[in-house]
Amino acid sequence: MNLKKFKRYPLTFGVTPIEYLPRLSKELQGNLEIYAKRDDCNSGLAFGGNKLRKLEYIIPDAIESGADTLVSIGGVQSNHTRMVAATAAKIGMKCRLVQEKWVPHFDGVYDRVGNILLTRLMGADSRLVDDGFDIGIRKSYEDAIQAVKDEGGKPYGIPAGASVHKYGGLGYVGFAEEVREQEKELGFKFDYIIVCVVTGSTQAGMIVGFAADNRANRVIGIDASATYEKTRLQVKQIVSNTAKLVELGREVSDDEIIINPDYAYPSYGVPSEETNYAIRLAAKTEGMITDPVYEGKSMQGLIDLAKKNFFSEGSKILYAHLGGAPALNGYSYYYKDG
Ligand code: 5PA
Repeated sequence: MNLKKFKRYPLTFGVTPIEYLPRLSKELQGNLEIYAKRDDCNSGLAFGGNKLRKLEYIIPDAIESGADTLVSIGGVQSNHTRMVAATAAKIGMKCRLVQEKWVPHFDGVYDRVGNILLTRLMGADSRLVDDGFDIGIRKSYEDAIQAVKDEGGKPYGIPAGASVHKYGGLGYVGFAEEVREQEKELGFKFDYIIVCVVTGSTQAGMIVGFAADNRANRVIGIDASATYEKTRLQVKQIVSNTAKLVELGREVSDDEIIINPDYAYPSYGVPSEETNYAIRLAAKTEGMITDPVYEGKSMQGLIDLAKKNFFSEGSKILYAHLGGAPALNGYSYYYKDG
């Protein structure tokens, strides 16, 4: 496997810490060891998160293209568009964003706080549109690219979640390589990796990365899209493309792609009672903040799978914390009493 041949523009602090979570482990049956890899603390750029690992491999291409404007898309409280806005500010480009109504959540300040507040603060031109949730390439996104051209700019398009981009999967191949190195220092290997999946390139990159030592099927994706079939198909395509790019040397088979659809209810962007229980538990036991859209759902999946004895006794589990906490501000009513 060869990741080194790709250019990487540093946007993160480097290797992210792996932290043992003893009080959370004790809450979950007491026979598992839960660790978190803190990609939520990976950068000084606007609170960081998973998109920066992906963007590190995309930005060299954007710079080489001669672009002057990064164009991207997400929901109103998108973490991804926050990260694109931060990156544009950092590298001195303009940023044009489409923010769609992906979430049936109604809160008076939803479009003024959290991610979108930070996005605007960093100078991005963020346009709200009425279209609903979809992880694919949208007309609104293509229109935004055209609009930048019409205005005389040079756009560089980054699709939703930086996923359906030729280099979108590389960042999380790097995550797997990093974990392998950290495992050497820790003196053990993780039995499972838990990761939230929506647009797919985070899990897809991990699958390719861990396929190198034949444990791709230990990466348990917890779907938060509530459009499981589409997400699974997108993961599969990104896996196949990324495996070729890094010269994995073999195809990744369908049964190496594990995605659990059970925790995405009631819908994308809306937490269930169980999601909120998970968010509160991680916060109260470890001071670790997860959000109602993504990480709260993967935490919910981890808790429920532990309860159902999905993991064998004594398993060491790595929870990939991908960021996302700023969105909490758009959901304040849920947590007014803690
Ligand atoms: C997101 C995505 P993937 O989209 O790569 O599957 O990652 C899921 C994910 N955790 C997990 C956090 C904190 C995330 O932000 N966010 C999107 C966004 O617009 O923010 C792409 C959907």
